Formats: sequence, structure tokens, C-alpha cells
Amino acid sequence: MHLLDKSKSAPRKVLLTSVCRPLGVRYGDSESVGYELLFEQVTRAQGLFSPRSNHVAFGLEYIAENLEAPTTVLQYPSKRELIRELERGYDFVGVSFVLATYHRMKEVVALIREHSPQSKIVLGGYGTVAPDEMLLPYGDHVCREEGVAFMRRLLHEPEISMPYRHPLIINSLRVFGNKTSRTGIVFGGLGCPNGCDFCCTSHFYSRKHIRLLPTGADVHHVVERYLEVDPKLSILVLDEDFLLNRRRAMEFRDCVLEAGKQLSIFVFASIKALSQYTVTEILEMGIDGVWIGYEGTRSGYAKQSGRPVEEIFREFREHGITILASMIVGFPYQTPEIIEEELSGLLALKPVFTQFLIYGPCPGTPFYEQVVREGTLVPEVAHDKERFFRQGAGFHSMVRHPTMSGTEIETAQRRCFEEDFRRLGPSIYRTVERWLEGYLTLRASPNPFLRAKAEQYAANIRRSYPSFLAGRLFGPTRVVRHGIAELERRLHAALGSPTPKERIESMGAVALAAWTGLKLRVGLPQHPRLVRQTFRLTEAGSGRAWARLHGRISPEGTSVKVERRPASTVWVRVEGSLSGAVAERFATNLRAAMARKKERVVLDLGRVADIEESAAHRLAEGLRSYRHRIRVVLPRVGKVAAIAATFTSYR
Ligand code: B12
Ligand code: SF4
Repeated sequence: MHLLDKSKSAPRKVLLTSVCRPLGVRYGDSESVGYELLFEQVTRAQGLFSPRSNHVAFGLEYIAENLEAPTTVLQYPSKRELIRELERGYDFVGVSFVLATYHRMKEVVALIREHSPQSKIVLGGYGTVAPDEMLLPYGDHVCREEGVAFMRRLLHEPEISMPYRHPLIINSLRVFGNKTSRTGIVFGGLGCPNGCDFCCTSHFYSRKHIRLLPTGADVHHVVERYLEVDPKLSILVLDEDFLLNRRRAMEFRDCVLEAGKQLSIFVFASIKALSQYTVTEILEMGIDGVWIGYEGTRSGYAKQSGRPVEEIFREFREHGITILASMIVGFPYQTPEIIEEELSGLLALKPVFTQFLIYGPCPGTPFYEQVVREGTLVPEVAHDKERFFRQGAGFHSMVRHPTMSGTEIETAQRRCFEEDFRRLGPSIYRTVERWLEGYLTLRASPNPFLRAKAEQYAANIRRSYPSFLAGRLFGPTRVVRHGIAELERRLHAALGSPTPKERIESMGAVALAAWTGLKLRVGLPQHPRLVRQTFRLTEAGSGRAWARLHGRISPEGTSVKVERRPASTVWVRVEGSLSGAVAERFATNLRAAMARKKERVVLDLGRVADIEESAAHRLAEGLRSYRHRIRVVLPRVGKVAAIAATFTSYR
């Protein structure tokens, strides 16, 4: 039975979902299509040494956070889990997909039509670069733009300006099955003005950069919120060329220096953008990891202009900055010999990670237009659009090449991944080597911020000690194993010998590494569990102390809703009007809950229609002792916004 409330006043309920699991070649997807960036793509040749981290369709959480409508987000549901959710009744169901999961989107749409036929279907994500005739049969609406504004329009919710509210999403990284770090994801922007001819995201937004976080202070504010959850978090900024906007980046640096905390931030940046800064400025932004598009020596993209690549790579290496370099295979000028030359050139620069993708035509890009114009798509995909989409993940050759066959290109790509591993070894030890170089360079720096960075590198290195025995035993070649042992000796010389505890942990790591390798060989399925998140939906399961806050708190109908969110956060939303007496009572109850529970609270006053000044003061005063655990959300306009000053001492 559907629980959908059809009454006019009820807010429209929204379900946002990714495609269904299981994903993978054995379930009909293209090679590399799964849940992980490292294991399935970048470190795919590194087997048991590959770090593991599942990534979800982050855009869905981001949209959900910024709607008014009650919303549920599902990440990688099984079909059965999706059906169960659909049966709860939703007015709109949004599906996020990329081209390579177009067939998966169809599967989700079929389930929606069968189990929730009244729902309007919204298609979103980069899969919408497919032409209308391939999308309109499956969706009532297609979003080919930034999703928050689109969904708010669709739901008749008023427009809001950027920066939008930012969800906190934390990803764990495991090595040999052990959690080694956690990363908070920051959504800095969409699109990129550089306009490389193959680039989907740049052309999706017509070469405009949409600054989700318009200023450096906005970026820093989100970073700070993550650090409040866990001061040891690493940060990943999703923004195609984060450093291109120098003003924003330098403002961010000022904020970082002023806050005085050591950060560890990974960003995407082109040579052109990086060339605008000294390495000190980059480190002062807290950046110690960069994804750089190396592409190919003769590719000639504008983004490659600036300082010589070799110089930047060397300087970053010396300062401990991890580089993930991506190279393209299959440019018309390339032959197997040229690819080999370019690969050797790249590996000589010792990137910590490398990614090799085949030059592919994504609809909407100049390269795609060219391929269509010249009729150079290979016949298998030229006449079978669905196959073209499915294979459009960077691991299939789909365009006729002047000198190489498709098989030759795919073989060359495979070889690049394998050679990277064979020559440079596992990326986890390459990372440690990078930290060591950074530590040695910066430990005596006259700049106190950089000396503190050296200490951060040293602490990271120390944590890595137990992983070395496994590398010495299971490394891919004798030379690599020898190199790992040599690196270990250098670490001990610089930072001391391992403690007895670290030696015991090394044995544990060997056992875990062997078990990881065995699981890979046997091919045990490794799929993530469903991640289900609700937004503005009151449901059971928020814990008794919090549940007591639920419901009407005044005869005039002022009400409170409570929802658990990720990262030990509880969202407390007040709706209606707040008089002094009601505010005081509510503050007392919230204080009682906070005394019993450890979670952080987001106190959402965004829907409070009216608030007496005395009520704002009583609320702020009543909760003062917990203000470091409370973030207050206020509407941007209207009477309630005017009380912002009352809450300035809150996070
Ligand atoms: C994180 C990421 C992943 C993660 C998570 C994947 C996932 N399910 O989303 C992992 C590592 C698993 C991954 C894998 C793959 N990815 Co990927 N990935 C990204 C990346 C780097 C960031 C996406 C992101 O979260 N951005 C932040 C959020 C806030 O922005 P957003 O996703 O764009 O969402 C906004 C809008 O697009 C829109 N929107 C998005 N979804 C929806 C849904 C609805 C209903 C609505 C209304 C709007 C909407 O609203 C959002 C807010 O404005 C992008 C590149 C990039 N910089 O965007 C590539 C990218 C999306 N990936 C891509 C590809 C090709 C893949 C793979 C096929 C690669 C491969 N070789 O296997 C696989 C597919 C696996 C899968 N599960 O789908 C391509 C897609 C190209 C295309 N036209 O389809 C991109 C654009 C990279 C590129 N430059 O080519 N990827
Ligand atoms: S610099 Fe990167 S994100 Fe920007 S257009 Fe080129 S490939 Fe795309």
C-alpha cells in the first residue's frame, strides 16, 4: 500500500537514487565500472596493494541537503531495496547516472514505473549528455544543469543563492582491509573554463565554472566544519581546476594561515593554474595532493601552458606533495613507440599515482562533434548507441586511429598500468617516500607553518611503519621489493627504528595483506551496502533522548522534527513561530538531550516564520554551554535572518 499523502498542503516527497548494485563486468557493465576510483581505475594493476574506498553519487546528497521537500537518498540500492523504498510513496524520483550506466538507469526507471507509477521521474548526472531521443522515453524531466536550482524550480521552491548548504560526507580509505584515513568531501565547483576537446564536464557547463563555494572563506568554512567532526580528516575538494581562480585560492590560503591548523587537502589542478603559485603558497593552502592532467607531450591543450611539467613535478616531490598524473592513450599522433616514450617520461617524474584513459568522444564535446563529422566511430558502436554509452568509460577504443588498431590501443593502455606498477611499485609506498622527501626538505624551514607540515608528514610516515614488511614480501618484482626495503631503511634513519608494537603490527599487516590477496584471487564479491539517508523526513530510529524533542511544542502549532545525519550529527528543525516562553522550554529540552548524547546538532531555524527577539536571546543563552556542538541554520531573508547576530558565538 502506498503511504503517499495526496492532500494539497503536504510537501512533495522526493526520492533520489543512484543506479542499483551489483555493478561490475560480471553483471553486464563495462570494465572498470564499479564503486571505486582507485581499485577499479587508478591502482587497478596494484592488486592487494590498492587502497580501497567506495564513492557514492555525491551530487544526490548535495541536492537533498538543499531542498525544502522531505527527501530520501539511496546510494547503490539493490533492486529489492529500491522497490521497498519506492513502496513508501514518492512524488518525484530522481536518478543519477553517467553514460556508462545508461543501461542501469533504464533498469531503475523500469522499477519505478512498476512499483511507483504515480512518481514523476527526473534524470540527472552526466549521463544526460545522451540525446533527447535516448532519454525522454525514460524520464518526465531531464536535468542538464546544476541540480539544486533545477530541483528547486521543479518543486516550486524559491531560488537560493550560492553558497548552498553543504552536506558533510566522509569517505574511509582502507589498506589491506584496515581503515587508514578518512576524507571529507568538499564541493567547490562544477565545470571548467579550460575546454579541453574531450572533456565532458567542461562542455556540460558550456565552459563556465559554477562556483558552488564562491569565496575562499566559503571553502574554508566547509573545511572547518569537517575538522570539527574529526580534526584528523583529510579533505578532497571536488572542483575541476581548483587553483585556476587565483583570488579565491589566495583568500582560502589567508583563511588557512589565520586558522593556523595543518590540513591535508587533495585538489584537481592544471599546469596552467599551478603555475600561478609558489610551492610555499600551495602548501600554505594545506594542499599536499594534486591530480594533474599530464595527457600527452604533444596534446597541446591550453591548460598545459605555464611552468615546465618536469619542474613542477620535481618541486612538488621535494616538498612532499603527492601527484596523481593522468595520461591519455590513443591520440592520433601516438604510436606504440610514442606511448612508450611518453610513459617512460611520465614515470621518470615519479608520480605517486597514474591513470591512463583512452581518448574517447563524449557527446557534447568538440572531439565528439569531430568524430561524428568525420565518421570515425568504429562500426560496432557507431550503429549501436547503447553499446557506445556502455563502453564510454575510458577503457575501450571507439574511434578509428590513423595508425593503431583498437586492440593495440587497449593493449597499450593495459601495459601502461602494468608498467607503472612494475617499475614504480605500489602507490602506498610511493606516498610514504613522498612524505619522507617533504619531511627532509621542510623540517628546518624558517617558515613555522612549513615546519609544522614536516611534522605532519613525519606523523604520517610513522603510522605507515607496519605496512612495510608486507611490501618487502609481496611487492611485484625483486627490484621493487628491494626498493621498499631501502625506503624503509631511510625512514628508520630519519625517524627512528620501529617499536616492538610496530613490529608486531607488521606481522598483523602481512596476515591482512595475504588475506586481501586471497580474497582477490578467489574473486569474493565486494559490493558496498546500501547507504540510505533521509532529509526532513521524520522517521523512527533517532534515539530516545532525541525522539523526546519531536512533535508540537506550543498550542500555536510550533513543532520540532529530529533526524539523524551522517558524521554523528542530529538535525533539529523548528517550524512555526517562537515566543520567549516556548523558546526557553525548547532550549531546556534540547540541553537535556545534549547532556545525554554526544552528537553534534544542527539547529535549523530556516522554517521559523516568526521569532520574538527575546526568544532568540533565550534560545542562544539556554544553549550556550553546548554552543561548540551546535550549528545554527537561519533563513537568509526575513525577520528571522535579522537575529543572526544573536547566534554569532555558535559554530
Ligand atoms: C566522484 C566520481 C565518481 C565516483 C562516484 C560515481 C557516482 N556514482 O557518482 C566513482 C569513483 C565511483 C566514479 C566512477 C565512475 N565514473 Co566518475 N566521476 C566522479 C567525479 C570525479 C565527481 C562527481 C561528483 O560527485 N561531483 C560533485 C557533485 C556535487 O556534482 P555532480 O555529480 O556533477 O552533481 C551535480 C549535477 O551533475 C547534478 N546532478 C547529478 N546527479 C543528478 C541527479 C538528479 C536527479 C538531478 C536532478 C541532478 C543531478 O546536480 C548535482 C549538483 O549540482 C566526476 C568528475 C567531476 N568532476 O564531476 C566523474 C565523472 C562523473 N565520472 C565519469 C565516469 C566516466 C565514471 C566511470 C564510468 C569511470 C569508469 N571508467 O569506470 C565510473 C562509473 C561508475 C558509477 N558507479 O557510476 C565521467 C562521466 C562522463 C559521462 N558523460 O558519463 C565524469 C564526469 C568524469 C569525466 N570527466 O569524464 N566516478
Ligand atoms: S582542465 Fe581538466 S577539467 Fe578542465 S577542461 Fe581540461 S580536462 Fe576538463
